[in-house]
Amino acid sequence: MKLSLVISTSDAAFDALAFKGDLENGMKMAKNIGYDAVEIAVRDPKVVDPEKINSLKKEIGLDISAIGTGQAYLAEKFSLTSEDEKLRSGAIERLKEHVELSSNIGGLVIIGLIRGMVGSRKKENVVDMFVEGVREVAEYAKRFGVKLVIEPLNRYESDFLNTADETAQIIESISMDNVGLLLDTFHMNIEERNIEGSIRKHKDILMHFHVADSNRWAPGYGHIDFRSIFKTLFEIGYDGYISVECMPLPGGTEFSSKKAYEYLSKILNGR
Ligand SMILES: [Mn+2]
Repeated sequence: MKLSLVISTSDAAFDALAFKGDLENGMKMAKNIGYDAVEIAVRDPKVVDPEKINSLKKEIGLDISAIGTGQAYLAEKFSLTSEDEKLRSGAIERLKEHVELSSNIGGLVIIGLIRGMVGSRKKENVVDMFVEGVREVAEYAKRFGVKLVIEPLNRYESDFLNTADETAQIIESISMDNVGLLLDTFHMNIEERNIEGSIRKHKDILMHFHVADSNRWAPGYGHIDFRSIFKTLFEIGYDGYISVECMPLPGGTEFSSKKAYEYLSKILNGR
């Protein structure tokens, strides 16, 4: 299992140079700490230059573990379940662009907030819309050998796909081998009856793993039992990334990223 760090980048639409600057600084910081890869959020792949990212990857010596897509929802309201047909087809088109970016620079494409919200609608209808949208993107992704991962989010951040079971059921109904599950210890701590049990139950579709402690601080600063969780990941033969996605606490981005790395690598090395 390799360690990855989610790094923050500014909105590329308004400031492509800042994005590149943030990316370069974030990648260098991650590399200096010891991480194997970074995970990046890309609102609009059209304004990102994959060749520049590839040259940074090569120069710094880091991989891209995953590409987050939630900014397209937060900033532009694109969602796979939008009632507005333009926003719904826009989300599908946008995710296809994320797929193309991924085929250039590597990394799984994350389906998180871009799922949208059920709101006052009938949940089954929204889920059907979601499944249809993901399937279209996944079929496109298959041609590029790109994988999509769907992330259960806790009830305070989304009103559907909150648990591993609910999300796994949808992944099974989509039934494509390039669509898998992304589990996140912060969300699991809120929603799962038993974190290790859920990991074990869904081991066959688990493709990516986010870690933050119970308070979303760096692992080691809350009360999640990472020793037990990592033991379970070892036992199921998980070979994907463990990607640190926490608030910059304690002590800011660099300090918390370093503390997270030290804490997690100690556990991974069995000390
Ligand atoms: Mn996450």
